Amino acid sequence: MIRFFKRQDKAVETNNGGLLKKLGSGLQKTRDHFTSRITRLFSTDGKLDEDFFEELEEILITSDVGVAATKHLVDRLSDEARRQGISDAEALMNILQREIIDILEVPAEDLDIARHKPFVILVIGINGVGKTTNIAKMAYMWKQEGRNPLIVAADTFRAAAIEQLTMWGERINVPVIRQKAGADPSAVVFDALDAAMAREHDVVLIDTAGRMHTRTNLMEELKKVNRVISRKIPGAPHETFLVLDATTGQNAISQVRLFREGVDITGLVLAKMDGTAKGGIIIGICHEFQIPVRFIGVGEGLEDLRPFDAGEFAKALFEDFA
Ligand SMILES: Nc1nc2c(ncn2[C@@H]2O[C@H](COP(=O)(O)OP(=O)(O)O)[C@@H](O)[C@H]2O)c(=O)[nH]1
Ligand SMILES: [Mg+2]
Repeated sequence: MIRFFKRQDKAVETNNGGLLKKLGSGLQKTRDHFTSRITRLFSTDGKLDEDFFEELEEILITSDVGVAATKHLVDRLSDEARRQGISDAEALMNILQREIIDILEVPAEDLDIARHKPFVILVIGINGVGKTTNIAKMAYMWKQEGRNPLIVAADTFRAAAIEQLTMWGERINVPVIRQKAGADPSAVVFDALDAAMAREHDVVLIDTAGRMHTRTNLMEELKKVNRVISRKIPGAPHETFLVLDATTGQNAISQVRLFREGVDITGLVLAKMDGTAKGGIIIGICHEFQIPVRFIGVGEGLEDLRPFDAGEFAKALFEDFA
């Protein structure tokens, strides 16, 4: 199994109960819908007949797991049941959990920001998904670990967006590189990377605009920002995170497709997992795109960001921490 975030594992060790509880409560809505129905289905002493698999399919689909991943899971389960001669539902529950973890564990290198200095992360996504908030959470997390982050306000489209980022920066005591609203995002990024190198920042988080009514312009703008970054620092950006709002369900899938046309997405941040009963979306996304989920957002506060760990996530999903 590939583990992400060794540093974070330490945090889990020292405060295991607390953080897992938090993750568990962040996933409460998903659990109420998905897990409780699954548990009920799997604990009935009914046979593993067509009805059983039909109901399983329905639960998965209505949890936003998506058609392809649902089909994959149902097929795997009925195959395993046949192969192992399993006839009662309860015995299949572990297999379902394992199959879900299998899907969620997209192979990827550790996200180790010490690999480059500065480690440059471009953060993209449509308006309102949670880019700015989750940039603040990431910067806060790294700051807590003794790193020296820099935030870049390259969403120059609205003055309010720059203000919002500046306020977060003040709150967590992380510098924010900004220019006036309407400035060229590439120019902001250009200056910011100079500053990052001069002041020896470890990690640079670049916030970008996400207005969708000018889709082509947005992609062109992102491509230009990318060019500026890689010209300034060869090999950068080291990560491009697409932020998705988990509450938008299947729409999140279309957003991955859309942004993939313009940029090379290396990781996903799934925000607002606390606000949806359809957390199954994460399964569908991993199955379809094979892009690793790096973080999940489970609230609006600074601490409400969890490095994504498939095993831990499945545990929080299937076990009751109440
Ligand atoms: N409940 C919840 N709200 C979130 C989360 N992440 C962001 N938000 C909220 O979503 C709204 C939009 O976030 P923002 O960061 O401004 O999105 P942006 O337009 O992509 O930069 C704000 O009200 C945030 O507080 C999350 O993980 N959970
Ligand atoms: Mg924003």
